[in-house]
Amino acid sequence: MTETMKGKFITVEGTEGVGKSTNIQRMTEWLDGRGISYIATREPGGTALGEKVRDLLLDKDNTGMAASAELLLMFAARAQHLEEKIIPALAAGTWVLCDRFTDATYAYQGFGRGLNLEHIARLETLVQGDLHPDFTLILDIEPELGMSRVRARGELDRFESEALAFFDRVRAGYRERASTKPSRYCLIDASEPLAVVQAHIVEALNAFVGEP
Ligand code: Z5A
Repeated sequence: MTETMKGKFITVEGTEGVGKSTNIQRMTEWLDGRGISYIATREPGGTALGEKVRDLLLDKDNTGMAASAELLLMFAARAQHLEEKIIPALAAGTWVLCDRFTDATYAYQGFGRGLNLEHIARLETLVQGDLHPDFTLILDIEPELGMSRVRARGELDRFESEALAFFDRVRAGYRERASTKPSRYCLIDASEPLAVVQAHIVEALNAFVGEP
């Protein structure tokens, strides 16, 4: 985060069916309760152009998409998202609550697809400069349990159609990132009942703003 940014940048991550959407709803209630002005957004997506890129990325008919093409599309959508939405909001003092960001790229394209992490880091610097989330919540779950929740929801997209071994690698990637920088990340067991998960999330947010 650069000196000129005034809003806080919070991201939420995890493998499929971990409950990001459900818990982001609870996080917006927490923000509302504190009278904090914020925008809630998502990746890939968040802008008109980014949502078109998202459609390409999730379309399960795009079976032959090269991993490097997938990586570049993620960062293309992110570049637009940063310029059009995230940076202006933060500069205006508005908090940004984002469903996935660059940690997902390390986890899915890096650990999941096996792309070179240094190449990802270079793209990260190119697109983001020194802007990084202030706080990242990682919802952690056994991929098998997460996928059973997703399957109950209906048709699977291109990522959700991956084998469990892929999600095991993605999960390991998230856990590794969380362990390297505990000050920025909070890892929460998302296999617990929703009320328990949400109590942990509120605790983590309170700690982030320095409240008991
Ligand atoms: N991707 C990538 O590869 N690289 C990148 O850089 C980025 C993304 C940014 C789209 O993301 C895809 O993009 C994603 C990774 C890739 N892969 N996929 N698919 P997405 O975030 O839009 O997609 P998603 O992960 O599938 O998110 P989702 O559909 O929004 O699911 P969710 O938010 O994690 O889950 P949910 O809808 O809140 O909950 C699922 C169900 O579980 C629902 O019925 C809930 O009521 C239930 N639930 C939630 N919590 C609980 C608990 N605690 N107990 C019981 N049941 C629960």
